[in-house]
Amino acid sequence: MKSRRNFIKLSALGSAAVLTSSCISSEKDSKEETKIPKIVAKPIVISTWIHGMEANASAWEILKNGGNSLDAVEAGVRVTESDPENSSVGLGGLPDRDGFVTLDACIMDHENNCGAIGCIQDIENPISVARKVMEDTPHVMLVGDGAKQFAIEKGFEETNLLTENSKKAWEKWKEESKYQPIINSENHDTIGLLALDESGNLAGACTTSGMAYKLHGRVGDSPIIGAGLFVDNEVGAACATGVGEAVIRIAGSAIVVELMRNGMSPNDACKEAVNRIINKHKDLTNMQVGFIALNKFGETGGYSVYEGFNYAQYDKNSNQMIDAEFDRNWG
Ligand code: SD4
Repeated sequence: MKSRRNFIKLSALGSAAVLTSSCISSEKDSKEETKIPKIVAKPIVISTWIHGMEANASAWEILKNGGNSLDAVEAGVRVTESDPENSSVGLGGLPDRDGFVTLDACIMDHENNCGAIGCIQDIENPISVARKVMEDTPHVMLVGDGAKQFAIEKGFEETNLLTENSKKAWEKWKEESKYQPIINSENHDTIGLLALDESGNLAGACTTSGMAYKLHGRVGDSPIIGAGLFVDNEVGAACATGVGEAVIRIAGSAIVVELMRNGMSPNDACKEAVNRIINKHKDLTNMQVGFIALNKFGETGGYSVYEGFNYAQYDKNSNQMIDAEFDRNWG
């Protein structure tokens, strides 16, 4: 109760801070308010995994010039989508078991507008298609052939997303064709990116080729608003990486945001969501899931089931990798 009260005070403080300056010192004004952050850090951008460094840099170019968080998150993850060396997102993503590269993505802004694309083929930047769904249609999500048709109508070019490397990997997998789409210590790389801009507005984007060698048509958490990504401009934003089915089961990113609304720090909220996943699954073998979160004050956090999850954070001081805390070791 106490922490919830503090968060409400924090919220009032935060909006004042957002309106006046990018760096506000908020001295404790009563003994009770021990949790108040001293600084409102903005702009700031965080994103999952090492490829987040490059994505952040692209987002930062927009944020540092006073650009908005929505443009920043889109520009950021487009870099990862267009990188053929990355085998879990966009071009070069590993295919499903039938050899089709199918992509999932979603985007959300500070007014709860959102757009999503599920299981789209032959389009390099699904995040931008998701943004078009958000801005140019009354819908939130388009999938499969309809999503591709919409993208082409909007001027996106068809691209073969199966690179030589991904094709080779799939052909090698086919030698055994073991249907084991798993997220282990090597196989995970979705990018989720969250930004808070100079005006104090939050946005988020999430994009992936999903689990390698999944069933054709499978859609994970990444394009599902509330699972792979959630943004509430009053509170904060969160996104997920890892086994999508587990994230969907607990409405992962929405839960992280609600926990922050109730007074938790981003780190504690991510930890609590991970604990929920742990408690709801009897078998945690290969069940890697990680969350990152960013609140209205620019505080960040991340937590995962297993060791090895990290995220990139770009703020006024630096662009750096941060190791997330975790519940357990792989071994
Ligand atoms: C999915 N959550 O499709 C994605 C995969 C992922 O890091 O995050 N990999 O289930």
